[in-house]
Amino acid sequence: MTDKNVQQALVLIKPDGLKKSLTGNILTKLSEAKLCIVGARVLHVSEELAKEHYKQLSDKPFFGELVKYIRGGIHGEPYDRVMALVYQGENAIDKLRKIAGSTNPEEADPVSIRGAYGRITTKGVYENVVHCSSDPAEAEREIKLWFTPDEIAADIYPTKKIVLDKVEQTVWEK
Ligand code: DAT
Ligand code: MG
Repeated sequence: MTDKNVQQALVLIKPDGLKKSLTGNILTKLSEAKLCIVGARVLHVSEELAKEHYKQLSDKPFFGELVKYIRGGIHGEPYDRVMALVYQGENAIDKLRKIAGSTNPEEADPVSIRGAYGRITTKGVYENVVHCSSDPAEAEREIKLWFTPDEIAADIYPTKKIVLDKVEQTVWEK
């Protein structure tokens, strides 16, 4: 019996995807991969998180604009946020990246998400609507940046319990 190559992948619906009201279309497109969503959250992206997420690209000339874009600095309020999702399933990364399309939206398959909905700005920013992890090691690194174990509805990576003392936490008032 051959083991199934079960993988996880982080998908981000970037601020342009939210502003263009594409969330539903994107989720429908991604559902063609027949994978399982095991995590989902909407959040503002801190500068620290953006830089860490894209750290392999920190020496690129477009790094500053890339960080600004993912933080919503181009699209503004109330779209200065992203929807982060974790997908799980057999060959998840290849399946999702195929549906997402090539990095450059002008070169992407026109029926892919990036091909259909992406654009390149006059400043040269690839507004390509979605992020998708590129390999299992990157997926693990990224998922651990964007999610805590409690936010994932599956056992995807080993965890441990720790006891915290005097940790400030925001809770509902009533
Ligand atoms: P991908 O997002 O397809 O994995 P990547 O990891 O190489 O591609 O780059 C991350 C993001 O950086 C990409 O989604 C858009 C941006 N980017 C990459 N190459 C670029 C370029 N030559 N000009 C402008 N933005 C670029
Ligand atoms: Mg990448």
